[in-house]
Amino acid sequence: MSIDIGIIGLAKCGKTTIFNALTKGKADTRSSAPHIGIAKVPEPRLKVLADMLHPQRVVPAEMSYIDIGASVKDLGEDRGIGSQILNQLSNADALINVARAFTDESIPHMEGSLDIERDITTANLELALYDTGIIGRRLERIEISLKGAKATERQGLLREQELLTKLKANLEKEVPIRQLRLPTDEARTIANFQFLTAKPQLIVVNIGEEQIPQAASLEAELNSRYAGTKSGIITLCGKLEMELAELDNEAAAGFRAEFGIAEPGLNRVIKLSYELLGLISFFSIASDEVKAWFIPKDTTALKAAGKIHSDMERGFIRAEIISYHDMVKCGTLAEAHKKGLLRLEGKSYLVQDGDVITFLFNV
Ligand SMILES: Nc1nc2c(ncn2[C@@H]2O[C@H](COP(=O)(O)OP(=O)(O)OP(=O)(O)O)[C@@H](O)[C@H]2O)c(=O)[nH]1
Ligand SMILES: [Mg+2]
Repeated sequence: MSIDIGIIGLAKCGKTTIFNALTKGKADTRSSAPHIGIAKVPEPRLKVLADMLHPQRVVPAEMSYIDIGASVKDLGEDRGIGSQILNQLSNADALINVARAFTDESIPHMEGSLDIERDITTANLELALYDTGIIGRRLERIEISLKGAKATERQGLLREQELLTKLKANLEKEVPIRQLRLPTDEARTIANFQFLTAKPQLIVVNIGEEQIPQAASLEAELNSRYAGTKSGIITLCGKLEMELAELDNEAAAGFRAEFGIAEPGLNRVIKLSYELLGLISFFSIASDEVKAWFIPKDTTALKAAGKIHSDMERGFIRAEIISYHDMVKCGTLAEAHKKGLLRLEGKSYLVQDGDVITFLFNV
């Protein structure tokens, strides 16, 4: 299972620019075509492990990004966003909502003027309208089904009707589903609808280079308004990040220092998006390979093995685990053995962020 993130926003807000920055892609920003690409997730701990263990292959975790290639205002209309991209967006695990903050007279703002908060609201209204449409159609079907329903089916239908009516009422008050903290059974009932407002959302405020000195204060100000349940906000200079993504790491770091950017913006975007998703990282070591993986918090060792290969889950025997910090302290696996820091854990062990794992399995 890969992690997919949809990039949405109004026209010309910088979606493709940010997509290119994230995926080190070369998609043409002059065309409004949709794009799908993979980002290798920056993970400093993976490099440290690689330097210690000298494996032949070092494989970072990946995330896939979908640039919808249209204004989010076209969501409801067939002509705007093709059904294939709409499907991908519905399948996405989280959304990045890009809001334009950069000024450039040669690129007219589609809404007539620059207004970050209005654009964020507009995009969210579009998502809400889209979800409301799905709910409306389902409620109509439920009405029809209820007419001929047996007593046993009635109960389930009535419960679903009540839940969907509650969601609809919230959406009409501009409360997105992601903010509702639904109990697990309700969340499960609606999972199949793939509601867009239920997805964790990271707002990326796309600033111009000249705004970089104010980036942190702007971010803090917007944070108090927009950060909340399953949502976060960040400022990023998309254009600069896209250009830096084309350079090698050393040259990029040099430019960042010049601009006073402490941490690469992209690392922050990726880190925040996986925090919003409630993901943690673990590292697998096997046959001369060290790999980084994402899993949801509270995943068992058995399921973590399954993420790597279904055979590993089926034939799971146990997992040999050391925390990242212990591994760094020991320097080598042999030393870790000697110090007794390698633990043997069973199927139900809950994998912790930073665990370095060798799975023992039998097929
Ligand atoms: N000056 C400046 N221009 C930018 C910045 N970010 C993006 N642009 C430019 O704005 C234009 C639109 O950017 P895109 O990334 O194509 O925006 P988009 O949202 O993908 O646009 P559509 O797909 O056409 O809706 C491009 O010409 C970019 O080069 C920025 O931070 N500063
Ligand atoms: Mg584009």
